[in-house]
Amino acid sequence: MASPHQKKQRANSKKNKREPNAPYPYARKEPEADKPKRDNAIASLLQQAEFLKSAQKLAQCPPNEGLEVAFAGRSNSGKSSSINTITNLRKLARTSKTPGRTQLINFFGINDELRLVDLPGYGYAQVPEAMKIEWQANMSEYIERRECLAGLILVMDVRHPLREFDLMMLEWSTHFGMPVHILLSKSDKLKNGPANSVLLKVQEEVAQMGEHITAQLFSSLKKDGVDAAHQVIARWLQIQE
Ligand SMILES: Nc1nc2c(ncn2[C@@H]2O[C@H](COP(=O)(O)OP(=O)(O)O)[C@@H](O)[C@H]2O)c(=O)[nH]1
Ligand SMILES: [Mg+2]
Repeated sequence: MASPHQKKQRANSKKNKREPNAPYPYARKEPEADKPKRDNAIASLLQQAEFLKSAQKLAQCPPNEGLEVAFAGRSNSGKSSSINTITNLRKLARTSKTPGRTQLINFFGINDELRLVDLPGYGYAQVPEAMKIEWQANMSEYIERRECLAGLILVMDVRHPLREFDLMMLEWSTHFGMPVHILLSKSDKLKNGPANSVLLKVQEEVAQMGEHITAQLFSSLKKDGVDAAHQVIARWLQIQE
């Protein structure tokens, strides 16, 4: 039988063995250029986002200039968390465990030209009908009239995709030719297999509405899908490499 000392030696020699596929220590490091530089540019740019102002209606929005990307989603879909994750700013958009009632459009300035927008959402029975109607008027007007709006990020809980709210946003976007990128959020709540089948199903359904709608899985908890979301936002905000 091996003595404790021999066992330790064996363990050590195993530890020092090179993993079969590991690069040799003297191998040239992978060039940094392999990672898209744009990712870093967009990540550091988005991290500069600061609260700019809140608007109750279109007339109160900042001037219709430059470019902006708006985030929409039902209450509790994980929209505020997604904004915080994508900007890597933990407190930019408030997140809460209780669904918010706020119906304000919140603007975050990245620089003088670029903005992120947190659109009000609903999805709870408590929301009065009159408020829903006002919301619908505001949202469709915002998508129709806001020329600086480059694209819409639509956040949906991966466990409850394509609800009434989402279909309405997709319908207006299709109508006004607005590109939409869907984040199937809280993907950590499902195993990989089921999460991917939701993604495929959603992609199939939205493909019928037009080519302007894309989708991906996203988790603020695990920080999954951040690079993919960054690439879409960089394209919309015309951020160069
Ligand atoms: N497990 C998990 N929970 C999340 C994730 N994103 C948000 N949540 C939770 O979902 C709830 C609603 O999130 P919030 O961002 O406030 O949603 P909003 O109402 O759409 O802005 C909060 O309790 C969050 O902590 C995620 O990626 N994974
Ligand atoms: Mg929120």
